[in-house]
Amino acid sequence: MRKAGLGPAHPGGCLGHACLYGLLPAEGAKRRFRAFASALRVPGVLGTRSGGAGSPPPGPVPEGVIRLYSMRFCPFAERTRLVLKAKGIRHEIININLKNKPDWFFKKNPLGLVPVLEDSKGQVVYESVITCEYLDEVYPGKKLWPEDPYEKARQKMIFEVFTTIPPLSSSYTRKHKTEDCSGLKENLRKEFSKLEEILANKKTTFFGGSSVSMTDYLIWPWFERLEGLELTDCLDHTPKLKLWMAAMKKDPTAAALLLNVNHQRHFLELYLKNSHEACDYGL
Ligand SMILES: N[C@@H](CCC(=O)N[C@@H](CS)C(=O)NCC(=O)O)C(=O)O
Repeated sequence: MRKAGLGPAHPGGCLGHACLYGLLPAEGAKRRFRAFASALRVPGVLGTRSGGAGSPPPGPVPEGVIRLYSMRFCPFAERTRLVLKAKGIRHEIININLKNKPDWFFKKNPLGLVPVLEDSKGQVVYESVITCEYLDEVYPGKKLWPEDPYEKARQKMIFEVFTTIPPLSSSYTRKHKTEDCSGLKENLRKEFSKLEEILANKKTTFFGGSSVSMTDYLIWPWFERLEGLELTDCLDHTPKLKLWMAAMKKDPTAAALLLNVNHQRHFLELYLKNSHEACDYGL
């Protein structure tokens, strides 16, 4: 059953005007879209430039839509985008310039982090795992967490095993151009072995079973980024994890949001230099 709070769910997926990344080839269409976005006081949506310091705060969220404050290269925000897409939830996206944040963004999330969800009643939800669980509970359609409490607990325990990976990957990202990261790579290999063992014991393609579920979407963004970080050799000893990655690339939702490896690399270069242009790389 849907809970009170967010506007009505729409099976149609993201808003035509808001979720346009890579879908507007014609300049005329781009101009029309920009005019529309600015009429809505949307400072930046997926595929358009992010809202930075000094940008006007966005207007209220339209009825029947949920808004995501995001950043195009953020793996945490990608979790929420995957769930929005997998469940076909009508949404709009406002990108935030994380290297030059607008003051108003801290009113949405005092931590100043994306992702953040906001509904037409002004209700706000932040922290990626919480946003994903919230969307799964509130919106109808395919349930991404299992309904069965024990199955759900088992999936969450698998997810806990994964949670050592983002901090390792983040340290590697910051240091690999300037420091010896062989120790970090070794630690990553050990963590990947734990996930390999889980898949081997479960004897299923995905972490939740025979089809994609919440755990897969929560962990996928970090595996998707391994190639851009030149870390795929850390998977040499984990054949089942590699098969899982191949299966994820074929999942229509994950495939639709697949990151461009070159864009990821250029973004990281700029991000590590604290460039205000980092979040808008490639636009
Ligand atoms: N625990 C948070 C982490 C989110 C996070 O670290 N997001 C990054 C972008 S990938 C961010 O907003 N960084 C801005 C900053 O550090 O100031 C979550 O799961 O949502």
